[in-house]
Amino acid sequence: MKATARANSNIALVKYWGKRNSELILPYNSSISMTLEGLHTTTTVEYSEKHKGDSLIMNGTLLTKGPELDEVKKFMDLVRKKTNVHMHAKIATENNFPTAAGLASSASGFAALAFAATKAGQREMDFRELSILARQGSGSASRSFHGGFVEWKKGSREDGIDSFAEQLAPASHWENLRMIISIVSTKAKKVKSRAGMGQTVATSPLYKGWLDSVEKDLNDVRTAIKERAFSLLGNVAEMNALKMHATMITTNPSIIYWQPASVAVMHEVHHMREDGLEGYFTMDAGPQVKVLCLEKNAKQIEKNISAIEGVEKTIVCKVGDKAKIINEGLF
Ligand code: 2P0
Repeated sequence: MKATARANSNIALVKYWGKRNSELILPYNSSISMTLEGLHTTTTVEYSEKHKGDSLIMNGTLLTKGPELDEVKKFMDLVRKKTNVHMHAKIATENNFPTAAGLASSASGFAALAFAATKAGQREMDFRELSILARQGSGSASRSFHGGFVEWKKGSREDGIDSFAEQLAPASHWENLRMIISIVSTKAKKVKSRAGMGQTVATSPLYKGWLDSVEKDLNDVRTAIKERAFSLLGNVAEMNALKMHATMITTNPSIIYWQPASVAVMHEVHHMREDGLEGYFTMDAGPQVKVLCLEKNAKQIEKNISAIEGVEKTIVCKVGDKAKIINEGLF
């Protein structure tokens, strides 16, 4: 009773920000993401009578306490309910990118865990069921099963069974689109997105403005993806990220994820655009800046961003593929 899954990370073009139900993780607004090629989590789950509790090895280190272990145990209790497998599990998980620094490790993490844990429990689920399950570990994980462009529909039901992700277009739909990740800090952030989101809903006077304008952003991004309209996609995604950050900055206490190098990258993206090198930035609950561009400009944009003081590393990603069960386990 052992299985291994791999799921790619995803970056939202229209962000998920705010929960209407924090137990089931139901969002106030729908969100749309791009699955990223090459930034993934691999997770192996093994159930056995010999395991006396759930154990978690994360990036090679056995965790004996802490919030990650607690969240995973809570999630495994939910999986056990769904699979009717009542054994404990040994879990090993590895990210090939920095954890908890705004690169959505919880998205690929809970997607890979949900996939491996249900497969190991011999309860095969389709991507809709997996999306609903993984959502209850971390909202953005609901979007990390499908490849390409994905919409997590907020749903309206209290029980959350209509709040899951669907594919808008596969990766092959837009082969020359790129997302350049610029890493300006690999330190774990001080305020986790979960706390930041709650605080925003409770205290930001701008949160209403976020909700009032998000449906238009969703419509524009759906159209931009369908028509491969790059300028529309970039403009709306950049503005959507800025609106989300405006709500965070105006919470009490204020949450500012931006580092000096983050701001420098944002300015550089604007300068390049004025000079005809078209790119658009987006940012999540962390200091990294991600730049959307077309393949023909990716090398030059990456070079210009890499030259900025404080930018430690850049990674150019294509649109990624769906989550998979793989044969090579971590143990
Ligand atoms: C997103 N973020 O759409 C947004 C934009 C961060 C900023 O989803 O509380 O780790 O586990 O549901 O999914 C990150 O939040 O939060 C996130 P929980 P999650 O990608």
